[in-house]
Amino acid sequence: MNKVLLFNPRSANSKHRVPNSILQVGASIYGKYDFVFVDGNLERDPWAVIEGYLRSGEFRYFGCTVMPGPQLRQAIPYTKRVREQFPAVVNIWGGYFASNQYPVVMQSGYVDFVIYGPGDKAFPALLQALETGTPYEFIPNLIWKTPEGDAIKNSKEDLLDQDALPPLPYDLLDRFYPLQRYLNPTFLGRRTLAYHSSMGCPFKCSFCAVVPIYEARWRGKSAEHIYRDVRHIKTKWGADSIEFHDNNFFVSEKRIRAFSELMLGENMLWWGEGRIDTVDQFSDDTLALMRRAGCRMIFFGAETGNDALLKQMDKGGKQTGEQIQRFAARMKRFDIIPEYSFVLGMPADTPEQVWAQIEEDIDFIKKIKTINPDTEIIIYVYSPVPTEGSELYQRIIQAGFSFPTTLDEWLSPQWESFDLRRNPLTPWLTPAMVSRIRNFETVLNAHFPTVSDLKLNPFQRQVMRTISGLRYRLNFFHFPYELKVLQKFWLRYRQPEWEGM
Ligand code: B12
Repeated sequence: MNKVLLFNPRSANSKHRVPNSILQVGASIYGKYDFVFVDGNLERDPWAVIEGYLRSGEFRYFGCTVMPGPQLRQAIPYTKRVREQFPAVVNIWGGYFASNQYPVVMQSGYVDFVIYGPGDKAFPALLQALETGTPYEFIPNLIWKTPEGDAIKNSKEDLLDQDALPPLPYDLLDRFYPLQRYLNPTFLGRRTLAYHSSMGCPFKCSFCAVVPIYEARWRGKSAEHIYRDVRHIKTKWGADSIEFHDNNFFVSEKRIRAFSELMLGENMLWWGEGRIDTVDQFSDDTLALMRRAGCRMIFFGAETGNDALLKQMDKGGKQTGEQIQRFAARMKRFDIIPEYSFVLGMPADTPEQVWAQIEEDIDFIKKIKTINPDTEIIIYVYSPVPTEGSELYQRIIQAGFSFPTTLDEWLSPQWESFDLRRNPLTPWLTPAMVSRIRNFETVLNAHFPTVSDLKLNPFQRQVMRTISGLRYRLNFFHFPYELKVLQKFWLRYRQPEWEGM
């Protein structure tokens, strides 16, 4: 039987996390195929390891998970090299970049198949077809190429019952990379586990990369199932806290209640991502229970305080600026820190309107900080994703935006920054606008050092706060060099673009 190599290209430059994508893909073929994990985050020279395996001649499949940004730096050249040096090996990509940007991926000439969306059934089905020489042309969630070179995207499969999926092979991963290496300090604890408990999201926000793949579908593991995995990793490897990496962990109040009840005696802190309008519907009793069960912070896409723009972003039509403010106060009552992310630099008809919106968003963020100073603010510059069919996407295409047309172009520094949501490459934003947003962020972070700035002592916090006070009050953000110098020496601000979340 031919073997499979599952590769997780290097992503963040610091904290390491359980590579859940290849772990779950591995689960889908566990017991059916021999496979190995190679984690680019934990190898000094991942290519040497990959080459070593492939040279044995036992491997026929190179499976690579690919999200946009830094992972491309290994995914693209390594896959190319596999094709050049080991032409008999079949290259299969999956993950968010592969799924959303499949035309350019398939055109590259060195990726043979893309699994878009969940690979739990599609991947073993593809391997079986290739091993037995039977047709793969009808496997749901598969993208393949005709002999003429046209990429064909098959139908989407319904989301599977997540509890019925095979167990995640943590013990096997541990044989390749001791699991403790994946449990790292965060503000939640000393050994934080990254866990993923659901697929998709029930909403259709027009700026979000999850939408083209899941189209408002969501399915989650049961509370009991999550709890069982968490207990296993706690008892076997000593995890003391959890980051839930779901797109939307808090979809179901019932599931969250059940999970919180199970967690009551565990003394573990946890964090997850949710929606303001959904969690605002949770009862006071549930929020209090979550806090007792260890929930310390929730990440929310606040996006903007402007109701018309929220509507254009398709935030489900329910979230409003008024609610975002009220909810920040509500979270304070329950002592759960809201982590609000904002998307600045959305397109508008004229440059004046783009400027006005940026200033309105800055004022709104300051208002939130007055209501609940503990609120953590994450600022993104809008980076389009191909949510075809949405009004927003039409608008940006009309404004002259287009994605790269080759994979190599995605490797250019500008496009990497684009993925990191720092340099948007969007025609309606001028460098002065981007600077205004970034400088505001610098001043804001200095004025409100947050709980996750683990490295700051109280004296340093006070100094940063005082020095940035005047700038903050007067909205004077130009050239904040003094703050940057201090930051360089004292702080390593948690940069979600680099650290993840
Ligand atoms: C964990 C995570 C990270 C980790 C990476 C950990 C690692 N792998 O080493 C970190 C924190 C480093 C990270 C970084 C970034 N991330 Co990230 N990340 C995620 C997150 C939250 C979870 C990914 C995950 O583990 N999912 C769990 C697995 C089980 O699901 P899955 O990946 O979809 O895998 C299934 C299928 O896709 C498929 N599949 C996946 N891979 C493969 C491979 C093969 C061979 C096959 C057959 C199938 C297959 O099968 C799997 C099982 O069904 C996702 C959002 C999400 N909830 O998925 C965002 C997400 C993928 N990230 C995203 C982005 C943009 C980034 C960044 C580039 C920017 C940013 N600000 O976040 C940075 C890059 C920074 C850097 N320095 O690397 C976006 C992608 C958006 C897009 N345009 O496509 C997402 C969707 C978040 C979002 N909603 O915007 N990220």
